[in-house]
Amino acid sequence: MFYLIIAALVLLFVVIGLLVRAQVLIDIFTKSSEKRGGLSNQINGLLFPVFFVFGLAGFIWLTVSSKKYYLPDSASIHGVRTDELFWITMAIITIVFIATHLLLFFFPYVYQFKENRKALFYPVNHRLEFIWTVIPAIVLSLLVFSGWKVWSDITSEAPANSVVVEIIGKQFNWMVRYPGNDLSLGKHNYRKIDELNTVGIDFSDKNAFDDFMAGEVHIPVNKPILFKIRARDVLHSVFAPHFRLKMDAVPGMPTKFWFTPTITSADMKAKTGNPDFTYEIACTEVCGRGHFGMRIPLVVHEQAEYETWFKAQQSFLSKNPDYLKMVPDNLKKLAEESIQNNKKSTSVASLNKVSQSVAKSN
Ligand SMILES: [Cu+2]
Repeated sequence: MFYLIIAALVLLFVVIGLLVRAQVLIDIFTKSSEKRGGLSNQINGLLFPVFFVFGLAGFIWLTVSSKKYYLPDSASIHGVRTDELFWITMAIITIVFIATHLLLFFFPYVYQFKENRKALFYPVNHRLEFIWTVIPAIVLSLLVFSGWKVWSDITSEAPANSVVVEIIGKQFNWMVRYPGNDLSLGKHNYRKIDELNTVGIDFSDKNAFDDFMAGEVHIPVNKPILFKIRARDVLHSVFAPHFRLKMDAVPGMPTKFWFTPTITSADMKAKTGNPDFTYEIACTEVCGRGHFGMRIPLVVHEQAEYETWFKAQQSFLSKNPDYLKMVPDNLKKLAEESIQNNKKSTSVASLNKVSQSVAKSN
């Protein structure tokens, strides 16, 4: 049906075009040179506002009908400012877009060829030029300045109490490392990468002993979160659209992004009315054949919930005690202690979980 309408419209235009051409040919034989092309000028002149009205209607329809694809409210503090800036810019350029197109499409109609009317030769008007240079200059400077202000706040130094999560991209998935109970990530070294130690944790650093890997990103709500980002092979890009967060993962050049999530996953499920809603980090840098599937779920918890999850995580070393041989001799004892502590806390955490679920079921 849709294609039929398009075909009919195209045919209609072809017919109008042919009629106009026929009229022009008739004019050539019957009229003097100044009077030729009257009808074709009128039709062309009229088509301009017609195109404008159809174009504007299409523009409005598209904007309104794609509303369902817009992102939900930003789930981070800085994201609200990003959105504000976006919509202010959008409003200004929409006004300018409509105003300039109004002039562009109505002038050919209003000032079309008329017998007895002569074009005015109007070479220059300095005041007019001044106005249309200065006003856009001021508006654009304000936009650029406020954008720069927001960006420099977003990329400012992360607060010292931030929850640190390391996100590492590789073809084709995200790997996530947490610093463990000491809250500081151990060093990493690409030479240490192997089948299991996929991010190259360097066990000659004692801070690495309690580091753990996670299959999902878990973070607490209303706390500053610092993503330390790197890539193992090619360019990737960390993209968490619900938090208005995007930062490239570059091999050999660590990057970072800090933000404060404001809406828990549970609240977002209620807000969107979608019980299956999940936050996610996707890759937004075409990084190869499996790029489309490069994503990892992200969960925003209440603080207590987050701590429970955090405590239940098994450190890499306690999961893979073989790696103790990578630990230098003078730190072996410390590493073994760290494994024991981790075993204790995870077993307590899992016991708590069991008792919680028992309490719930009662
Ligand atoms: Cu990627």
